Amino acid sequence: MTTQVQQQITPELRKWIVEQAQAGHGAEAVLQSMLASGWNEDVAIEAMESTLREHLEREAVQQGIPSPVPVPDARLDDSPLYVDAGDRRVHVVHAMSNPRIVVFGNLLSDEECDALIELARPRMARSLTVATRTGGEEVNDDRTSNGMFFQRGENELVRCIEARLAHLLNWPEENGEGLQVLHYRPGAEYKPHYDYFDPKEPGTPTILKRGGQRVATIVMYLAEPEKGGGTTFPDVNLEVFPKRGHAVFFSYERPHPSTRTLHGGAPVLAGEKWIATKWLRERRFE
Ligand code: PD2
Ligand code: ZN
Repeated sequence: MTTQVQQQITPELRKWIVEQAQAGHGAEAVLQSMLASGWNEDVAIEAMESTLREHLEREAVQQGIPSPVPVPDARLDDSPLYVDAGDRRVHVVHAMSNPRIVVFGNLLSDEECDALIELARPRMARSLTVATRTGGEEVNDDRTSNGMFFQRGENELVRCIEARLAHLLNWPEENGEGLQVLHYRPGAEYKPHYDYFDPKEPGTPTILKRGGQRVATIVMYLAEPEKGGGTTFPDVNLEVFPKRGHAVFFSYERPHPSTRTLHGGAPVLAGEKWIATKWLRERRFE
């Protein structure tokens, strides 16, 4: 028979862990020192992780950084090569955890890409951006694409894609904004920006009444340019190439640059780029 001695993570231990971190001691050194004092390894790791997480969160609140909220995500814990998206087996091409960025393959078929473009084509107009100063929309030189929005559930194809995304990302369909289709000709781009609404802007409280913050984005590539047009993440030096049928997903648990989700659509250099974007909100978006 084995006797298990339950080791307690006391306030004194938490204080000591924070002091070690503040003194510049690395995680491995602190862990070794706890093991040498007789702490069980699992308990020591849990104590360090939870203490430092809570400490950082308290510091963030003190500095006026918004608190994190739950965000959509695919189930990738056991590193699957494929994820079940309900009606389709989607490929996992690339995954990064901080920031959370996942590239999916085989999300849309060629026929679905073509059909979305043809449904959108007659309704294309110069893209607008949300004007957080007023809560309205405006033409913006940073965004030189043409675009249109589908209503959520507007037609069979849109309903099918929305259900697939909800399954893939474990997020309710009704929390999504309508699908937006964008067309970039040579020279068109979307300069780096954050997709969340800046809490400091006066128009933001009005925008948030409809579904809360944006918490994630999925950009689906419908037609490939020949050169340029990648989706760039300057903070992590990543460029995702716009491969037809693929998509890049990223989430942001707080509306703050610390999420490192600054991203842009690089200028198209040759050919034409078509995408469909879906922005996901915290709550039901009506
Ligand atoms: O077209 C893109 O790659 C792109 C880049 C940045 C799309 C968006 N943002 C977006 O739709 O939010
Ligand atoms: Zn964006």
